[in-house]
Amino acid sequence: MTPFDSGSTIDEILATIADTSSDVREGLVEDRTVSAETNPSGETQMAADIRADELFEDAVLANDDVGTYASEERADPIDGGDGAYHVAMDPLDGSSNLRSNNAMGTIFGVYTERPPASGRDLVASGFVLYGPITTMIVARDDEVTDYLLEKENPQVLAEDVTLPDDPTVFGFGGDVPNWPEDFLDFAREIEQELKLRYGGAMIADINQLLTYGGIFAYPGLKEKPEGKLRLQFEGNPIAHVFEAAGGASSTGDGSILDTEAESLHQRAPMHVGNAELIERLEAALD
Ligand code: P6P
Repeated sequence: MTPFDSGSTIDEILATIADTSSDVREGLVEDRTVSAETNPSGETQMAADIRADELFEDAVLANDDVGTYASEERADPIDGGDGAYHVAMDPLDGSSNLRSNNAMGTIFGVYTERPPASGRDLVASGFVLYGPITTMIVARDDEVTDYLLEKENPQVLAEDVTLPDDPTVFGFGGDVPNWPEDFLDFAREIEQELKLRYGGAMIADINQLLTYGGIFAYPGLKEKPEGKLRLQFEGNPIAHVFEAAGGASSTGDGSILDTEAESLHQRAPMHVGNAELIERLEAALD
């Protein structure tokens, strides 16, 4: 039995994302140029960002049960009809790593409400990692599964993926001088206990936590208290994965999934990892 062949709409969406990601990966070789465009968050787009976004939009909206396709690369959701599911994506997260040939990823969230939606409206989420091999993590029904996307059909690598009890790595984004004092104090504690692993593309930085345990953060900054990462396309889907994997998420003040959805490209501080570390973080940011 190949994965995603139950005939359910969620399986169809997951199969579409898995299948389209192989086209995205193939295109990375050609699309390394910087485009003249910027995304709604004001970030310069790579040609690969634009191509990945167009590939996923076409593929996802071909499903009549998908009502909208929303993307970090587009100002507004693209309407596809009256489908009950709404797919929000960061089509190519970490594309600045393309020039340096570091890992990148695709992030997705399947919501039951049109974004901007609550993280509690997610019925599936996950990410594709374009690493040495291409894999896909999916969280649904409170369980996380890891798939290999290198063959004709996705293959299950691991079911019921959970964070290991003993954390070993950490990765904190943003500029250290711009970290608030309370986060800086917390970071100084953590760096005495865990090994630094930060590569500048969140998907690679958080995927390793599912193997080694630890914590990832892109905190609120002195000059940008909301931080950098987008709630609909990054914070909610990744929080959904980590909470399904027995870990925790936090904006610094409770689960990311409980953050009020105000606008499509709103940012929120993002911390995910082992629950004990997230508890310590929240105590430190009080
Ligand atoms: P910085 C990539 O652009 C991204 O959105 C995330 O994948 C990553 O965690 C973060 O930004 C890196 O930001 O400021 O460390 O370059």
